[in-house]
Amino acid sequence: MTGSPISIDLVSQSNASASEVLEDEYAALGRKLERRGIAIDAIKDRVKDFGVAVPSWGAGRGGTRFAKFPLAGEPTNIHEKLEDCAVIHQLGKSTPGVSPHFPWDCVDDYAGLREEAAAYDLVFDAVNSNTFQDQPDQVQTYATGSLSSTVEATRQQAIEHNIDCIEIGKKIGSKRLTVWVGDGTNFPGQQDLGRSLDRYIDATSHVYDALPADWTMMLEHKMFEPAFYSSVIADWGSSLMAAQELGDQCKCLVDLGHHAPNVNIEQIVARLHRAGKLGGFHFNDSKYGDDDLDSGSINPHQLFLVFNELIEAERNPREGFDPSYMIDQSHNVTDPIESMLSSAETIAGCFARAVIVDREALSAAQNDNDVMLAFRTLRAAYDTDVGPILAKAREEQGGAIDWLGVYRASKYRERKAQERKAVGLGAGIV
Ligand code: AOS
Ligand code: ZN
Ligand code: ZN
Repeated sequence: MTGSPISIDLVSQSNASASEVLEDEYAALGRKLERRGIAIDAIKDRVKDFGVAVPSWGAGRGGTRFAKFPLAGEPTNIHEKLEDCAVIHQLGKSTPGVSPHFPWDCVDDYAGLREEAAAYDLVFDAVNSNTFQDQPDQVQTYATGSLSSTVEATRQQAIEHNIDCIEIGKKIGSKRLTVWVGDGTNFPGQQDLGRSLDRYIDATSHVYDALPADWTMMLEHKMFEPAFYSSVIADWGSSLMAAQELGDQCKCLVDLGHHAPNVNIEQIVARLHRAGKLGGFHFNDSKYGDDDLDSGSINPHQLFLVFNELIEAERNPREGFDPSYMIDQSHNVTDPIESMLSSAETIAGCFARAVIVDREALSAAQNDNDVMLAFRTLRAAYDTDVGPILAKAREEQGGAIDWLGVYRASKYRERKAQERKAVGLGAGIV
């Protein structure tokens, strides 16, 4: 095993040929920002400290309920997924964390898995439980619900699985558990809408009781799918209610794709922060529903506005404000490594643009009700091409200025296509 799956020489050669142009562009942007009273190196340092975790499941090709089109050389187990995540972090330098999903990523030796990740310069971020699918050896079915099931033995099984995830998480160095359930109904009248939430909160409280003192549990809401009439934790209101009842270590996780079209997600972010319950994010993009398209590929402005709220929140922190950032995308038609490198760059770019918002000017314009000046203050930051800052941050940390060029020149995927088992056809996990 090597800490650098891509040849270091290849990265340095590519950087050597790209660095002159980058210096020039960085200097020009630096002068421009200086005229606005912003020191470019300070922004670059913030970008260097910024990290977004990648999902282990995102390393494989995603699919829909219609089909999955496998990619030659895609990973077939957590070890191969880690290797791909190492490529993403080696070239992009902004994705040090990997978020695993159980039982998909189950192994016999978790201490060994942690070491394996560390050798790649990776750590494990939030562990995700899975009570939205039945597993071959499972006694109770989740067909009609898990933590909110009407069947006590099913709720108990879901509780135990979540506690198992916490136990695994302790071994791999995680400090967060993300709980997303597909529980809900497909027909009006199928279940009592109030009692199902009561059962969910009661069952989830037993998981909460098993949390170590320094852990956070994050509840992920989703409007619909797999349930198409009602979902138990459908929105941030239900999520907030549950998190408030469960206790201080329970917070809400916002997956950008889990809302009705046109919902003002940045306002949800501000509201959750106000309640001290903003726990984390699953970044992705969508046009219609939970499309799980690449972050910022459809609506980068929304992503920027979310980060704008996060920077505001950072300036006005509530107790325990430490949101976790994660990508949650399904890469159906691209090489997942390329998609996650591209997404991580887009996410870090929105973060950087939010950092350069002139906060004093913005708040003065807001207080004066100078609508156009407030809007143009935000827009000035959004319109800034922060590409040179991101590239320079990568270069200084040993990543690749031109990550796509280096990745393709490395022929990594072609090599893996020779080494790895082929993945079968079939409907994919979304
Ligand atoms: C499902 O829609 C959610 O986004 C969850 O985060 C889920 O655990 C993940 O997408 C893996 O399927
Ligand atoms: Zn998600
Ligand atoms: Zn989702």
